[in-house]
Amino acid sequence: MTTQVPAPGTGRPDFTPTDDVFVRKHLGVPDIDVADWTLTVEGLVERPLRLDMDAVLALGTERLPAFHECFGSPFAPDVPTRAVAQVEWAGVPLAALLDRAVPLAAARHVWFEGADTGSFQGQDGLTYVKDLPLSVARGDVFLAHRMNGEPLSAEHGFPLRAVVPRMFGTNSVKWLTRIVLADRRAEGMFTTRLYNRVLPGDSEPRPVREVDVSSKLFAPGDGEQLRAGVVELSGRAWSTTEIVGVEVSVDEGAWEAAEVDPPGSGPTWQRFSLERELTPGEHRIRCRARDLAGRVQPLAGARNAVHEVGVEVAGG
Ligand SMILES: Nc1nc2c(c(=O)[nH]1)N[C@H]1C(S)=C(S)[C@@H](COP(=O)(O)O)O[C@H]1N2
Ligand SMILES: [Mo]
Repeated sequence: MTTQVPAPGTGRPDFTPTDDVFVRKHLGVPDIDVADWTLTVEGLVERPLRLDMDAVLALGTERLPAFHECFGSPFAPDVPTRAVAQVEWAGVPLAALLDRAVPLAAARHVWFEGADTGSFQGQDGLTYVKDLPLSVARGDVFLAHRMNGEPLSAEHGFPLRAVVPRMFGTNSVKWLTRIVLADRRAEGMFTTRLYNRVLPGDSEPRPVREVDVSSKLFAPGDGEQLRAGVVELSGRAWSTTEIVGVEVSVDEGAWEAAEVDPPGSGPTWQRFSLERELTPGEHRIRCRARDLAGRVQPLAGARNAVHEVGVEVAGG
């Protein structure tokens, strides 16, 4: 994967070019004319709102650099997909809208609804809805209308989407048109039926929300051909909290500590790198991250299992 300037080590976040950011859609991409688009805030609020794009822009524009990760298939919750990017969002915190709408005391959950409709898993007439506890939504949810300095593209959620930092992408509802304050969870295909999983040590499934601790080798890439000598092995690591260590192992050898950039001030990934001599032949390179909460990537059998690439080093 290529990344944009600034170069690593400057302490500023690097961003994935928009064309390289993965796209996920369960019901298709709706065709939205921004002149007809509105966002409503309704349900258990003192003052229901209906905003057009000018009204959203009038709330001011903030920037949010953040990593963005897809959970993967809800039918294969243990299979790694490694779809991850980092972008600079621009928009407004949800709290600015909630301050105007004023949630009633009975409001406990926030539902986010997209304009995409269709069928999924043989069920017709679905809309893409996700929900979060009000306290979480108020603190974390950001409403973005720009990605990497440009208006959102149709496939990334034009004209407005939710972004939930440090949570899996499935929570970041695109083509946002309706926000509902409620006293209960939103029952549905993408909330209570799919996107739930049983975490290690738990007996009950819970909604797919906070990301796992994870890391990915960016260079060298899988299958790359290299010359023998000292090679820089580098990638990115991310979690719900700070990454405190990344280790790299070559060919089942000892885990060696990589250098890890300090965390940024927001929900950004951290770069890691290790210089290592590689001899001619085929090699397997693996990385695993550890976070401040003590979580470590498992070796296998989980969606955040250690990442491995294979390289071929030319004979000398
Ligand atoms: N309205 C709507 N929002 C959605 C989805 C969707 O299908 N419809 N897919 C979700 C999933 S699973 C992910 S990973 C992210 C992907 O965002 P991106 O396509 O902009 O990368 O959008 C989320 N938001
Ligand atoms: Mo996803």
